[in-house]
Amino acid sequence: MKKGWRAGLAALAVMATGVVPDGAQADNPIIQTRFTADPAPLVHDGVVYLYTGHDEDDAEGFWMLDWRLYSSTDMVNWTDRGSPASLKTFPWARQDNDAWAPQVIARDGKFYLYAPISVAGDPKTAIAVAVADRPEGPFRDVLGKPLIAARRGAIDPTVAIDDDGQAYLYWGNPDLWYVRLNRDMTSYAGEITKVAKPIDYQEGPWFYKRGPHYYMAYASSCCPEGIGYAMSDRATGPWVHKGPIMDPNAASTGNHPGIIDYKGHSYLFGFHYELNFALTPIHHERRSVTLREFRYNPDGTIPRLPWWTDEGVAQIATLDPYRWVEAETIAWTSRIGRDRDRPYRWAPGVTTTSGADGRVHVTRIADRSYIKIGGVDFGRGAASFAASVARVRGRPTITLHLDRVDGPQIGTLALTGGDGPDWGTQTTAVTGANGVHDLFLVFHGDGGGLFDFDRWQFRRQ
Ligand code: FUB
Repeated sequence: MKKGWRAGLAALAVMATGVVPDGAQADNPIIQTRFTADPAPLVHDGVVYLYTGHDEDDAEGFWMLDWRLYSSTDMVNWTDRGSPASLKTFPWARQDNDAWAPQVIARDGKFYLYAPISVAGDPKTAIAVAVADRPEGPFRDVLGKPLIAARRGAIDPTVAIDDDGQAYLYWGNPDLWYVRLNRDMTSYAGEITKVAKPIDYQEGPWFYKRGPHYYMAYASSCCPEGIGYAMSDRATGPWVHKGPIMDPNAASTGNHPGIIDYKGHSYLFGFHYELNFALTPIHHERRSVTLREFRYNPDGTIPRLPWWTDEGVAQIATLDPYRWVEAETIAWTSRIGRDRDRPYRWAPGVTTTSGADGRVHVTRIADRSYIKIGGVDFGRGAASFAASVARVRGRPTITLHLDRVDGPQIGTLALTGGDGPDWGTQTTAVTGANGVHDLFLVFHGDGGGLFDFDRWQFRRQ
């Protein structure tokens, strides 16, 4: 990243364009603190809310109990927003598995989550709906029963609202069905309709409209699954296959697209299994959400994209360190390390969790673990760093580095205080932080569980 006068020029360029010059990249997978799957991004009020499925750490086959939420305004730093819904949201559903691929849509000031679940005692899946007042939930069951009753192939709901206000819910494996939702978004009118599925369609439909075109992206071919798509000039099809977006990869089995436009850029989300294979040669359903930027062709078709690479997408806005930043805002964390022989390995790291008050914070911080925050704009210079911490054990420190985990050190915060649960702010002076840099918060101390970390903030010179 930039230094000295270059940093000044870089900062000016950011102010003028809002773009990070030579900026930070999101590394794939974009979430390292948990296994995540089935990405369902929602752009709302200038923020990308990324709803995901959640593979349990020791899952072998599918073992999914809740849904997770992350948010970003720059596509590189993702803030863990906790679990907006879980199987407990639907007490009538089977409680020990099957929180599969969700999608959330906003309408009339409310947020509607559609998700596949299983009904106790029925081998077929169903689709549930829940409502919330805010994107981060909590979502509430509205019907006390499924929206789409248990039936063959009722998984992977995808929802969009047409220009005339009509909402459509599509879903299905191995076939593709839809219904017209009523304005309340929690009931439907008319028949459940099966459409002629596009070539190679498997599951995981992602339905949306862009300009005059309707799109149906989906997990294609099997197995492994790639990503394919079809287009139509009507919300109900017919769907014309347009080709693969991404070819399958032998290192993967599943896939699941989520596509958005955000701040003038177009993005494809999916998932891969690299973190699983970093730990074991055995295939488990332990997946990790991935991200790639692309440009539509002038005729609205989508180019064929290569498999997910380590380098995901460029950062599109800098992060302001002079407001409180949630500690669980992470571009990369050392829970997953890299070395020469293997792309990934488990490393000392950090974990995110929700406290009794529902607030997410960073916990189980290990010695020599770190959090990377991409593209932080220090402007003309920072004078001090403050961290809100609790449960401080021993005398841990946070060292602050620019650009690399062992890059220039701009300050050290030596934490004091006891291991009580109340959050307290501790501060240290910093020097040498100006312009735009990746920031590394590196943690030191004896063992693991050094302290809990809620948020941090710099102050200007
Ligand atoms: O995550 C469980 C299932 O795997 C999803 O519902 C499918 O789309 C596939 O990704």
